[in-house]
Amino acid sequence: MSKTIIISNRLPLQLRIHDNTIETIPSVGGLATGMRSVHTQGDSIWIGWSGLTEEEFNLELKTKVNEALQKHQCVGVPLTEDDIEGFYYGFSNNTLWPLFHYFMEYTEFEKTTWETYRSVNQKFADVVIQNLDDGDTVWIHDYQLLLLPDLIRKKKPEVSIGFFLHIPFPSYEVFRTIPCREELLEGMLGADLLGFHTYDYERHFLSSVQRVLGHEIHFNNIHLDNRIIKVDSFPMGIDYNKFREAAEVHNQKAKKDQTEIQQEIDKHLKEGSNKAKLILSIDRLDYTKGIANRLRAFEYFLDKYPQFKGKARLVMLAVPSRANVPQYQRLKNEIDQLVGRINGKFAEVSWTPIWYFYRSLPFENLIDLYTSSEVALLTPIRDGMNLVAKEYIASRVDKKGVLILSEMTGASNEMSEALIINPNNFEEIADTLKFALEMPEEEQIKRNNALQKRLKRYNVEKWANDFMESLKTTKDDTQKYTLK
Ligand code: ADQ
Repeated sequence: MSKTIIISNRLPLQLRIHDNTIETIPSVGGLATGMRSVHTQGDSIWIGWSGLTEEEFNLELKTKVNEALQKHQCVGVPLTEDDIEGFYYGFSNNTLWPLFHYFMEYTEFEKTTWETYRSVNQKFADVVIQNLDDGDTVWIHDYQLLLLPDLIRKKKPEVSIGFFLHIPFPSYEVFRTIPCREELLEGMLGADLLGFHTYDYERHFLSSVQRVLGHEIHFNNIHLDNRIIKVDSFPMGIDYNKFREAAEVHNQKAKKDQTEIQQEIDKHLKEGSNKAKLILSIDRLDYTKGIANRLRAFEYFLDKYPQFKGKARLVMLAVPSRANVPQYQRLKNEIDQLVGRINGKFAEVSWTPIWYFYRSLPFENLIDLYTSSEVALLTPIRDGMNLVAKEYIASRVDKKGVLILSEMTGASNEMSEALIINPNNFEEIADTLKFALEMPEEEQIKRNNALQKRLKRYNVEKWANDFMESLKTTKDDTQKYTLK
């Protein structure tokens, strides 16, 4: 029986080792949750890195880890510390990540990390080939594995391969600056179907293929070596029911069961005679997410509209991420200083303008915050999609709450009822914050009704199924084309 092979940089689970026993914890990220429906449907395996380097294993531990992974239909790709340094921290996160998000000043190009990126993509290919049977379908994810489609195609010309990019694909003028541009595109073109979050990313990719490689484009198809390669947009959704149900449970929960954060929020709501409204900000701590901009815009808002002092509070959550990359360390320092300065400037005995959490929170706490915040303020400078925007709206069982969203996110294309802002325009952000905090409830409900209907319909399962369906038809079209 044929199976689906899902491939991503990381496996969808985390391993914890206690006294030589292995505990597996499912990852909660968007990709892991999104692909779970595909992974648990029918026959499928997931190939990726386990999170432990080869240096961390002894033989006994390795056997146990492999057995634990096998129980979850997962297969690990063996990577060393040097691999992770060059491939993950190096080329993936110091070259591709900043370039694809238009941070050209952060983009480094080093021959050694590029070579490690190639050799690690080959290691992934070797594991895939070992596990691949005739008739299987392969679905590869994200920017760490751009070379993988072609490496698999070279060994298995007939296999059906899909590739999905979770981050933006930049315009040709930006993409052309990378020295290995031909190899990256040729690597991606090993796939039968290439998926992007938005139509713009799809157009950027096609234009790069045409201008860098000189291939002709027929609408959104590329005809190459007797193959039809299809390029399309598939905006990723969320597990709508999961957020909905968790929010419903949360709303019914007795006070005694409240989590620590919820108790704090309640305490805060009782502070003073004026109830301060909560403005929520949640992201991984990443320079693409516009966190420093957001803080400066919030400061500008308090200066411009002092009537909101004591009446609005920014609750800012930043999840630690890539903490040993220098740009991320600098950003962390900048954010620490900004929070300190703004709190120092405006704080009153009964009111602190910013609550800042630098940690990952359990799912229930995220739901607490989604359901308790009157406004969500998401201001990325660039973001492939932004799932937090969708999760916030899905969690609003009461249909209240106002989403302010950067126009630079993929999500803004589908969420036109949100208040869309330019993350570099502090004037606009300040005015929009005021508008959001004063928005009548009927208007909030009207906007969220429309947003929720769309999120419910285009949930993550539909996203995955649409992609798999399209991959199947692309392959069928190629077979017809080859027979002609
Ligand atoms: P990310 O850059 O990680 O993903 P995003 O889409 O917002 O960004 O997803 C973040 C996830 O982390 C959300 O599911 C959120 O619930 C969770 N999260 C955020 N803060 C948290 C906290 N403090 N504690 C626990 N969990 C937290 C990349 C791209 C995005 C794209 C996704 C999916 O950069 O643009 O939307 O992939 O394709």
